[in-house]
Amino acid sequence: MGELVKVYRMWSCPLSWRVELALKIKGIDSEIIDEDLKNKSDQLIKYNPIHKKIPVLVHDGKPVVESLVILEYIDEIWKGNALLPSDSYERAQARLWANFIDEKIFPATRKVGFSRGDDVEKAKEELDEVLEIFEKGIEGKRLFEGNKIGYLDIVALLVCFWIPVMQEALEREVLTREKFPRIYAWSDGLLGQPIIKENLPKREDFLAFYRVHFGRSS
Ligand SMILES: N[C@@H](CCC(=O)N[C@@H](CS)C(=O)NCC(=O)O)C(=O)O
Repeated sequence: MGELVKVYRMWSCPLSWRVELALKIKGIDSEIIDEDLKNKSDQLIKYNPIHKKIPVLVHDGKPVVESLVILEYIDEIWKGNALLPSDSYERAQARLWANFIDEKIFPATRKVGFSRGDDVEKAKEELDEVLEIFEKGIEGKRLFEGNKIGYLDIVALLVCFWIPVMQEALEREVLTREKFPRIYAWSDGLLGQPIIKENLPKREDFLAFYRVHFGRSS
């Protein structure tokens, strides 16, 4: 029996890519519904009354919200091509760093984007600080190894793909190759994968979108 899977998303939302990529990796077809966040659909409000945010996965009529929760749900429901590590300790570590990305790195990056005047340098320092913790934290970790994309790889696209584009659009650079070689080594391996290249937005489109978003288009 075919299962109906829907994803409410926005093409430029890095949290939506997580869900779409996880479904691709699992080989699950889905209906994609693009949301306009300035005019949220009744369906989105109905399916995510708590946060009213994307992404939302709807599986057989039931909504699942919060991108990290959705990834775990997808991994539990469709067993092939496991996303989370099978070892309990490694699984705990993957969840810890995913949480760090969402709780620390994501807000610090947004702050760099939305700060003005004297606050810009302070915001950049804060982002630098959390990226340093991440760079040290991933030392010796089994991350993307050129053969299998897992849960933390998917979550880390926010660092590996979204931040480099954001900082270029903003003309505010914090994540440099020189200072963060481990993050870039991870990023180079990951972004070279066909499934990533085929399913992420094109870098130029994304860059143009964020330039307009931050008022920096020429
Ligand atoms: N913690 C949530 C965050 C979701 C989120 O912030 N989504 C943004 C788009 S990337 C959104 O829907 N924003 C609309 C709003 O805040 O009203 C997750 O991981 O799913």
